[in-house]
Amino acid sequence: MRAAALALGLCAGAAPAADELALGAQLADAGTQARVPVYVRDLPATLLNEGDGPDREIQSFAFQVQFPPAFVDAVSFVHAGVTAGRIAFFSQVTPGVDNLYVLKAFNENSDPLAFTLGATAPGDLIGEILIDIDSAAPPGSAITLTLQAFNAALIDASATESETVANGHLLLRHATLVVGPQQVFRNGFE
Ligand SMILES: [Ca+2]
Ligand SMILES: [Ca+2]
Repeated sequence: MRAAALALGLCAGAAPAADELALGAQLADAGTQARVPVYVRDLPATLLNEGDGPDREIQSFAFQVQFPPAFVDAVSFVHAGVTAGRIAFFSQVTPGVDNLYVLKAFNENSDPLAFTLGATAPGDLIGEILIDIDSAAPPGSAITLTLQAFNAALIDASATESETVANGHLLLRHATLVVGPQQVFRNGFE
């Protein structure tokens, strides 16, 4: 019986359905502030799904993005998309020289997050990472943005259920911020 269950698991690929946390690739000039979109793609049949009801939907998220510090002056995070106009009852945004940690939790009654179940990639926008690119960054520089697997999570309202890379219910999609050509005379008056 145990062998049969194991065989069935292996036949099914043994991989549970996973939601996705994704960063969007961007091109921005040196000396400007890039806005890197962060998306959540809520796919059906995972632990948390839009429409499953109270405490069965994504109401909180955490992630840490790692980057080479050479050409990054500052990082921060702002609400956008499904979190626009929503107040997080708990919010932690911790910038480091080579990383940014974000944890946001929203009350399901006062600030419900409306995801699109089964959305096409990359999913729904949940916010933007603001990155100040150093003015000395050479055009063509690639700033890799890597989501850390160990602390990324999509969480329900009461924080009893979470989707993580470790439990197989979360897939991470990294991105690269490319530094574009500097346009010194952009306005014609500089
Ligand atoms: Ca889901
Ligand atoms: Ca919802």
